[in-house]
Amino acid sequence: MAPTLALVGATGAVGTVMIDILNGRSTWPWGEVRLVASPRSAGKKITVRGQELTVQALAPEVFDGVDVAMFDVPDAVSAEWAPIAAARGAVAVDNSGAFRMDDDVPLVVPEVNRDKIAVRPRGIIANPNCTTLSMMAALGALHHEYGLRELVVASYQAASGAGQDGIDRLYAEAAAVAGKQVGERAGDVREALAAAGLSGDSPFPAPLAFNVVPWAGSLKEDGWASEELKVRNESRKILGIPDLKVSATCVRVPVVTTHSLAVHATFERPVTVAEAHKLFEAEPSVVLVDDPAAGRFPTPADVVGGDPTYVGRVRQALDFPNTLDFFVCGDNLRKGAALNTYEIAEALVS
Ligand code: 2RA
Repeated sequence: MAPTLALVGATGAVGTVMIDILNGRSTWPWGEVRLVASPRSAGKKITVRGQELTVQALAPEVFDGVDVAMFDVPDAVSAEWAPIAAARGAVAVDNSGAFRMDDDVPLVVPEVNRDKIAVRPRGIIANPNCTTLSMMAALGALHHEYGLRELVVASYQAASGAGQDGIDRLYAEAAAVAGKQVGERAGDVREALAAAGLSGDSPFPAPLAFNVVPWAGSLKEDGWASEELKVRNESRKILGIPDLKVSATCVRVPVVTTHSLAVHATFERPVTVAEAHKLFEAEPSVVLVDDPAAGRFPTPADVVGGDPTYVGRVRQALDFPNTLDFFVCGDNLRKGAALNTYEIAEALVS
């Protein structure tokens, strides 16, 4: 019998992208699909592959008979419900941060460490944070060939990483400053936002329209942001390099969807730009766009809505041996969240 798939968080921002992904798959290994959400959204109708499904309220019984349950919900909901799904016989594929760094939960990017899905003592598999994920397909391909030793990254993260509130806020701020020479000093966005009643109550700690904000997540020890530590810890775990040297600076930019990263990666063995190009071209989930003379490189505006990781600006570092610099863009709601979760689910039954 074809396996049963459940989607928990079917009506949220990532859940909605997941429905889009389910509807667009060219192959379909599943039988029944169950859509699950909070009691508030129960009863809603959503069409999946031509069939109108009714969203069910989250309860232990919804997992009975489910083979794979994908969770696109906040950490606290996953922490409570993924173990319940696993206890009822499903493999829980969780897109929250609740289990990512647990030793007995694999953290999986199928292109990089697909073999890890087989060992899941708690019946839970974790999906990485979207910032880490956006560079993993490209970095994993290089690591397998040349052995990654050190990683320095700066992120350029989209507003949608902060959920629907982040998207709404960026649009509201953009509307408040659109077409104006804002502020007494050119670029003084705060004045225009104050005039529009947008001084407080933002998911971001500073204006995002016409600005960049060097902050994502919560404050951790010694001034690090949680997002920066996630990039470090998750990269180490996914690539299987526990002592990988990593330094990350995470920055929010006024982009609606698609995270970008500037990557500076040092390898055990020498690697040329031509060799890196060849590897990227051979990786099915990576698209190489690297012709700066023709003005061709990845940007979020070109990448949004796409599944692959886009890579460009590949350069040999001038002053660092065995080191490449490159730029990656990935849709943070697709490969960065829903798509990778779905690919893990599909790998489980294929
Ligand atoms: C962000 N990476 O962009 C986070 C979302 N998981 O804020």
